[in-house]
Amino acid sequence: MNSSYLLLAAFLLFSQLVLTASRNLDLNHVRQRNRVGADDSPTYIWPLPSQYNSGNQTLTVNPNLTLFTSGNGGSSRIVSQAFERYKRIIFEHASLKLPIDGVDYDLNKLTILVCSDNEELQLGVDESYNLLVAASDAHSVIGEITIEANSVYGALHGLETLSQLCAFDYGTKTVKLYNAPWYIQDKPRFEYRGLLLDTSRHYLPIEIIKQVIESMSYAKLNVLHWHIIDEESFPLEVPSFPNLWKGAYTKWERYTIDDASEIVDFAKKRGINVMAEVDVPGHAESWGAGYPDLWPSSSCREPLDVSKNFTFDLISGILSDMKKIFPFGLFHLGGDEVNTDCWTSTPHVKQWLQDHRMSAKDAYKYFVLRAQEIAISLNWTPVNWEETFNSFPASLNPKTVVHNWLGAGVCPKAVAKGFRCIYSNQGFWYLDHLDVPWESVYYTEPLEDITDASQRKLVLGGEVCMWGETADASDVQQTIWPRAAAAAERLWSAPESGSSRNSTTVLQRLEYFRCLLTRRGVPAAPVRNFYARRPPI
Ligand code: CP6
Repeated sequence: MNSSYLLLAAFLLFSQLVLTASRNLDLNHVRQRNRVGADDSPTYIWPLPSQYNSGNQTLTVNPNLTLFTSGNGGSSRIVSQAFERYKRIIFEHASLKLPIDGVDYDLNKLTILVCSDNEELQLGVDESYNLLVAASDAHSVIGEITIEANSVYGALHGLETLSQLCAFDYGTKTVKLYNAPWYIQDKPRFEYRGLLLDTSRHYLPIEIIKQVIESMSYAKLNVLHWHIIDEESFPLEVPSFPNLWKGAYTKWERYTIDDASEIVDFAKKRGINVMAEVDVPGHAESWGAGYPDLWPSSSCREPLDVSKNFTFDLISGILSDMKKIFPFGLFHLGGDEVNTDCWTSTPHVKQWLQDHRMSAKDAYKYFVLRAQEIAISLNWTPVNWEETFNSFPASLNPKTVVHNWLGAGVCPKAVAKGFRCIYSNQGFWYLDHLDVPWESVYYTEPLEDITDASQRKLVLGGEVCMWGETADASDVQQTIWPRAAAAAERLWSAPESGSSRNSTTVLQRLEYFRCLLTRRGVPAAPVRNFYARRPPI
C-alpha cells in the first residue's frame, strides 16, 4: 500500500468516527439555545450557519488548545497560521494565555481535517465545513473540537465560527464555549460574496486595506473587488507603462507591484479573492496624466480615445502586468457611465467614427468588446457593469458576468439571456449612501423576480459597494460595518433565516456581531441610535 492509499483509508475511518460521534450527540434532545439560556433567544453566529444543533452545556476552553491536523490539506500553513490568529482572538485577555492552576478544562484539543491539499482559491471553491464540539467523556468517540472541510478555505470558516461560539468569562477568567454540544454543518448560499473598495477617490493605505480584508473574513465575505483606479487618480504601478502612476494624487499615495501582491497574498490566507477593476472607457481620465494621448483632447478628456490603437496597447499592457498579480479568474472591466460627447465633439475622433461608419454608441460597444477580448485572451472571465448589457446584450461575450447597480431590474433580464450576474442594487447595497439603514441592506433579495431554477443558479451572488468619494482611511471601516455584515448574512445563510417574522432576533444578533467587530479592533459603527436601546420609561 502506498502512502496516499493509507491516507485515504485513514480519512474514511475518520469520517466514520465523526459521523458516529455526531450520532452519539443524540440530536433529538439537543435543543437550540443561546448562551444566556432562554430557549427562544438567538444563536449568536453571524452569518447564521445553514444547519446546526446545540445543547445547554457550558464548557471551559484550555488556553493551551492544541491543534491536531489530518487529511491531505491538514498540514497547510494557511490552516496553522489561521489557528494562531484565532487563538489570539479567542484568548485575547493576556492573563489567559496560560492554563490556570486548579481549573479543569473541558476542551483541550482541536482537530482539523482538510481533505484536499489544493490551495487554489477561485470562485466556487468548496467552502463548506462541519464543526463538532463536545467535551471528551466516555460517550464521545473523538471528543473535543473537530473541524472537517474539503478545502483549507472551508476550514477557515470553521475556525471563524468556532471563535464566535467562545466568550471570555470575567468571573472565572476563563474562556467559555456556550451551548455545547454543537453540531454545525455549514456552507454558503452564494459563491460570490463581495465588497467593493475604491482606492481612486481616496487613497487607502495598505494597512487599512488589510484591516478591511481581515474584517471581511469575520463575516465570511470572499471577494474584495478592488476598484483601484478611476478618473480621479491612478495609484497603481504598471511596469510596462511606467508613467501611468503619475496619475496618483501624490508620489506617496501609490501601490507598487509588491504592495498589490502582498494584499492578494494576505487576502488568500483569509480565503478572500481579490478581483481587480480597470474601468474603461469612462472613469479613466487619470490615465492621461502620464499619457495625454489617451485623451480625445486636452480640453475633453473622457472617455479614453477610441480612435487610437495606442489606447488598446495600453489596456493590453496594464492587463498583462496585472495578470501576474491577480490570480482570481474574474476581472472587472467597468464599462459604466460612459458619456460619449467627447468622441463626437473632438474632430479627429469624429472623423474616425465617420470613417468606420460608427455611431458613438457603436464605438462604445466596440471599445468594451475589444477590452473584453484582451481580458479573455489572458484567460480572464470579464465582468462588466450593467450598462454594457443594457446597451448591447446580443453582442456581449457570453462569458461576461453582468454586474448590477442601477436598481433591481438587470439580473432577471441577464440570466434569462444566459449571462451570469452579480447583484449590487445601489438602492440597498451602496454603502456610501449613508442614509441606507441596515434593514434595507438585510431585507433585499438577490434572486428577486427570478423563478426559474436554472436561471437562479446564474446569479453568482452579490456585492456591497464602498465607493470612495466621501470616505477615506479615517472612516471607511465604520462606513462599511455593520451594514456590510447584513449583506454577508443575506449571501451566506438560508433566505428564510432573516424573515421579517424574527427581525428582532436579527437585530440582537447583528448588534452582537458588531460588538464582536469592535472587540477585535474593527471600528464598526453602532447598529442603531443609542437612545433606542434604553427601555421605555
Ligand atoms: N464610480 C464608478 C462611481 C460609481 C460608479 N462607477 C457610482 C455611481 C453612482 C453612485 C455611486 C457610485 N462612483 N466607477 C457606478 C457603477 Cl450613486
